[in-house]
Amino acid sequence: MSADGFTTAPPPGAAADWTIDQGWNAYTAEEHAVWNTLYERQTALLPGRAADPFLKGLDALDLHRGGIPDFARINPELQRLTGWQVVAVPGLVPEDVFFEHLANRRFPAGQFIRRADQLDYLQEPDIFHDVFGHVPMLTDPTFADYMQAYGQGGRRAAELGRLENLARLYWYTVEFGLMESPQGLRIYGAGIVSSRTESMFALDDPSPNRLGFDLVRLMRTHYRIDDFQQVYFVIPSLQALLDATLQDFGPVYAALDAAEDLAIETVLPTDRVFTLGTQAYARAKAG
Ligand code: HBI
Ligand code: FE
Repeated sequence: MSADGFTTAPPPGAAADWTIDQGWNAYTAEEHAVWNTLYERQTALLPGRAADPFLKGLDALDLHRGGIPDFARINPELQRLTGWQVVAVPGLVPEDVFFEHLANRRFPAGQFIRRADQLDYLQEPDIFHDVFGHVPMLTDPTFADYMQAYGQGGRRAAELGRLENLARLYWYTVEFGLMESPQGLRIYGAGIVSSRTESMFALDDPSPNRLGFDLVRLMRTHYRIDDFQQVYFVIPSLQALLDATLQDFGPVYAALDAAEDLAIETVLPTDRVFTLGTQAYARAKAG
């Protein structure tokens, strides 16, 4: 146990809660240029694809101004809007540290940025994935409440041995979530909006299933971290997502005890199917 009661001691130079100084002045011109390349590519692509709250968040935090954002500059506005702030961390932090930050409206963002030769994929979330992908949605009050509720749920999930199920909830909403809009499906998941290829794939490609959000069903569903998603879950609204998370999870965990996990490619007869992916369609035709 570390001083703060976290299970894992932080790396050298980081505080007990794994935070470090962002060191904004130390970013090089090359690092700012990588951010600008990624930013310009994504903002050219996302209108008509990203959900309105995401696009509004880019404006609210004035992320158009160019260069890697200085947390000291964007935090006052973010805190005014929803009480959230971004804190710098060296990279992925242990689950209990992560939940503790979210439960206190602190989003831990990787301090480093990918190299110019890693534009299209990297293993660990960098500052572009975290700040461009996750932070704009935190300017939306409903989503901001959801992320805090998720963090608060994390501690209980850990006690109940349900971390994998909760990680699926994060994966299929915060990272790869789609939502309905009057103009059609829109993206709010950070893992999609921060990826050029997946921003196109998630809405346009015929191969993945796109299914209606159902909390227990989603928490039964495996996911893969190394490729495009084979299933996306669609929420009717951010309010519906928040409502699903504010309920008592006791019955949710009881339902998970009584049900088997589901393979990624599964389509249930009870699923609301927005699009049946080509693999599933071929299986259905084969009978
Ligand atoms: N740490 N910095 C950081 N960012 C994440 O998104 C993150 C993490 N640790 C754990 C984690 N995500 C996932 O396991 C979530 O499902 C909790
Ligand atoms: Fe992420």
